[in-house]
Amino acid sequence: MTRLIVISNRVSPPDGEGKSNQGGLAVALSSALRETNGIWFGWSGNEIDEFTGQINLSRADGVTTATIDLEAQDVEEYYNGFANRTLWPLFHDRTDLAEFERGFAGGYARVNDRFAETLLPLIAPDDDIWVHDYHLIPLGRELRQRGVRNRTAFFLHTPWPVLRLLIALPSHRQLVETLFAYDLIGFQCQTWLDSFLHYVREQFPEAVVDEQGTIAIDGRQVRVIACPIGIDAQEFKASAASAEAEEARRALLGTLDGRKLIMGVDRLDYSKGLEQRFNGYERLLLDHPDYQEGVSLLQIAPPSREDVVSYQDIRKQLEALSGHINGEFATAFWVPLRYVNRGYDRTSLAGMYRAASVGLVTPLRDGMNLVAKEYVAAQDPADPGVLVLSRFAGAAEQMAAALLVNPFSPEELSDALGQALRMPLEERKARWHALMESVERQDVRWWLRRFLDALHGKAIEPVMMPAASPPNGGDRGAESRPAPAARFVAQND
Ligand code: ADQ
Repeated sequence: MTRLIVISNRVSPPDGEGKSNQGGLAVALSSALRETNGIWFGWSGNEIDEFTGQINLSRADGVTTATIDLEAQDVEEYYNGFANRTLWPLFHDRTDLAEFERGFAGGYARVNDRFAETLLPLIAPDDDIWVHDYHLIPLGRELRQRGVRNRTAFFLHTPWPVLRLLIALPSHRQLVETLFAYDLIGFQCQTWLDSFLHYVREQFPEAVVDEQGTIAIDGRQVRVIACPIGIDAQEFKASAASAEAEEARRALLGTLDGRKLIMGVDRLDYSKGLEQRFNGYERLLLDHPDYQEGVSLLQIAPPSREDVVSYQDIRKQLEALSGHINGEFATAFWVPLRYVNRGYDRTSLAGMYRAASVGLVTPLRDGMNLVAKEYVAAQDPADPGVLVLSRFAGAAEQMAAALLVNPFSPEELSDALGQALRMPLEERKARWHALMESVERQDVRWWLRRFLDALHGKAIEPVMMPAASPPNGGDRGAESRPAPAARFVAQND
């Protein structure tokens, strides 16, 4: 098998103490790296006074990692700057939050150049090179300019924005042009792929895009695919049924006094729609007082990117909003909303998902969203909960059997919550079976195989779109009226 070199902003190797805290992506990449005796290259997370290009090699659980330290200015301009204050908001439709500073763009170019320069001596002629995410878009071109002829691919974990938003970036054409250095570009879903192709057709009229999804430009052929990332469904399912998860489930249920639990789990990020989610929940309690004292919302949201002001702002807003909702509705015996700013180990999380009657996953924009898939994988087949999912998450393309909602509308959220809370067991089971089928079939190993097959020029099946109407002919959340009634490491950070 061809040796694989994975490059991402941060590396997430096995810790050598079992893999329970590694997410599915890290597990799948680690296993491919182990099998091919490959290397995972990235930033160590450390800052040094002056960049040296020194590589720190280490090996854990059969996986070799190679990391470099960056200067404080690199971190400020590349990571906190261009990656997280320019591209991240722009790629999540938040042009209002995107900051366009030449210093950021310069730092981004410099760090990509440093990555390329340092990585170069590690590359052997037959290696497959796989670059991940928006931090490293120009890396492929940097490598090509240094003579690298290897098969080289890029996978974008975030959405690809629509043309009219992307052109707000002063250097949009130059940035996209660098992508043509790759042999393969993967997107999370068809919608992001379509946006990308629309941009290419409009901005590069000389490009020829064929029906198989190959772009011919500048004498190069670039294959583009939709390749939805999955989770390690078997492992997550087993972990949700373990004694440790059961303990977490019982402990959580024990605090609820028989009330139904609605649960959300997200990195604290404005793209996750937490403010709108809280507003939707408030609307449920206002419009349907019968649910007061009958439900509880648990929102787990560990802080991320705390050096970026917009993240400090969203944290303050959510603190105020959760205080407002609890102030408005709480009684001496009931707290309507538990807002928790910390992470949990994956097994406890699996148990908690299983305790929840409703998984509330309502990002305003999300490349995929793995929490939606984890929630489904964690359910008890005999009594599964209901997934309420944003139409604007990449996951919605594969998960049409969820209650799909517009997260900007408090009424739709409230309606969907009501529908989920009163859904009969038969309909819950039918929807869950349809969801679980795709979560299990299109898991993280399927994703990895599909991507590497495409890189090797093999034909790949289209991602099967589940039937548009949910099982049982059930109605959609948006359209129905409710009856009264340890340790966390963000992988792609
Ligand atoms: P993220 O934006 O980080 O990833 P997501 O897909 O939701 O989003 O993955 C988050 C992961 O972190 C999940 O595995 C989840 O269980 C875990 N997690 C979140 N909160 C946690 C907590 N409090 N404790 C423990 N674990 C927690 C980016 C893109 C996504 C895309 C992924 C993978 O933004 O759209 O799905 O990459 O490609």
